[in-house]
Amino acid sequence: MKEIKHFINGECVGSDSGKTFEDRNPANNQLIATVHEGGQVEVDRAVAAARAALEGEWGLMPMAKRLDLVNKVAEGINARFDEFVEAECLDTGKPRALAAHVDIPRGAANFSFFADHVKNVATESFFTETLDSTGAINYGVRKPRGVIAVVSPWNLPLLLMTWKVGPALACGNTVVVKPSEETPHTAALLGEVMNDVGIPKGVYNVVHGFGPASAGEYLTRHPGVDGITFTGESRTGSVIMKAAAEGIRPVSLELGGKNPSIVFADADMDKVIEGCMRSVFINCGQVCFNTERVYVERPVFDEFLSRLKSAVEALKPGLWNADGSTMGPLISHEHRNKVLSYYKKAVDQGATVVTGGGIPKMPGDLADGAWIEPTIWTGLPENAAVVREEVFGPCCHVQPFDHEADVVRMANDTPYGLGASVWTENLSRAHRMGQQLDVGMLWVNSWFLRDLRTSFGGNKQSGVGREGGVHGLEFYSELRNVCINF
Ligand code: NAD
Ligand code: 6OD
Repeated sequence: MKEIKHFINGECVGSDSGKTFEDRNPANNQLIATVHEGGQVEVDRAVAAARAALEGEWGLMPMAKRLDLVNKVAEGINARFDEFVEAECLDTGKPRALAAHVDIPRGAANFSFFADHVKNVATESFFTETLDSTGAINYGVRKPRGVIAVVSPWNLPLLLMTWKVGPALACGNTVVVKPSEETPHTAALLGEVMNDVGIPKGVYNVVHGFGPASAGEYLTRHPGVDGITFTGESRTGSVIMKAAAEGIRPVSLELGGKNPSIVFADADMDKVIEGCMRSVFINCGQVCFNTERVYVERPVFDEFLSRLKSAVEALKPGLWNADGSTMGPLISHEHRNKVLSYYKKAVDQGATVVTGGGIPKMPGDLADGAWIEPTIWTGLPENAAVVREEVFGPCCHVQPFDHEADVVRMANDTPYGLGASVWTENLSRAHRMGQQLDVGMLWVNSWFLRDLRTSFGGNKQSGVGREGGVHGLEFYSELRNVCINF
């Protein structure tokens, strides 16, 4: 049986307590690894190693050499591409095509992009007039924030973890990562890559475990941590924000969503169906900005629904490496129970189930997996549970609308504000939506089209702060003003 250990100070180490937990493949519930569970001892060691690296070789390293090493991490991931793909697919059950086109290449790009990016970011400079007329000059200097705690989720494990580790290292910080207990594999593999390419010991550390009363809580409460970057549920974000208040540590929070897609009657319906199939069902509906509410202008409502239904019924659930499989399972049985409870609430509250609503019949040992049917509902009021609350499964409610102002009101009537997509060929309307929808990211005639130079984050309960491009530097570095009096 494979054993996954912590990665502390450049070495794979087991837990002092001897405590372990199971890593199971959600496609068939088979045990794939035993994982060491970290406690206070391992977190203390990882934070101490990160501090020593910051004050030692890494902190003293010239920027050019540091960024060259960060770039080499990207090369190192790409050199072991198939291994990363397989590890991600076994942990999550997602189809190979998804891991090979999104998770792993983006995981690598998160290092190469930020290694190039930070070189080109200017700081401000002002000439200041003084009373004696000699003048002074002010200029900004960016310094690493210090030891960064990275707490990440299971839905896009390598991508979302490196989205934080890449800029953190490029800015000169050191990190302690607490990956999701569901998906420990790729964070462990990345430790091997760090050693292979020559990242100094202690720069990248990983402690496995759970959240409360485990590695996640010990790490986020640790006084040796200078900043916490977290992706996960809004409820967890609130707990982490409280932990960060002790010691006044800054947080960057990427949290949940209840994202709308708005389809106007003038949209190109082929593009709409292709786009909504991705935005609702990709990764079995487990992407933070997945669409869970679709609003369709009444003249095209019936056409949209019947075409979306046909496309959904053509999805092929199957093992990650099976030919033609286009859909994986949910991450776990526990998560499936949560999603099924929402499927039940939808029916109890009067939904029409257009398709799905249950558990599919899967062959052989796949019957033991966390499979679920992709589901579409109509007919619910806007206050129904599946229209208000984040389900994080392959499902959406489809609602007709008549007026632009009505759909903007419904789209914004949520405690979340992460992402939205709008489908229209009317340019003026697209710009109006850009002004009116209360979200951090709006896609027009697309979804999840990413440019890493742009800001990424959510409004309201969907997050605090922005990462991406220069915006991430506000979290991963401290800006110092130097004032020189002539
Ligand atoms: P989660 O909040 O349950 O867990 C995320 C991580 O936090 C895990 O590593 C977990 O072990 C850890 N954790 C849990 N409780 C903790 C605590 N008290 N202290 C410290 N650490 C703790 O989230 P999840 O179920 O892994 O991920 C799904 C959620 O993440 C969804 O709500 C989704 O919308 C959100 N998400 C948001 C984004 C974004 O960019 N906004 C991206 C991906 C996922
Ligand atoms: O693409 C990204 O950079 C990113 N952070 C994606 C987040 C997806 C959420 O599940």
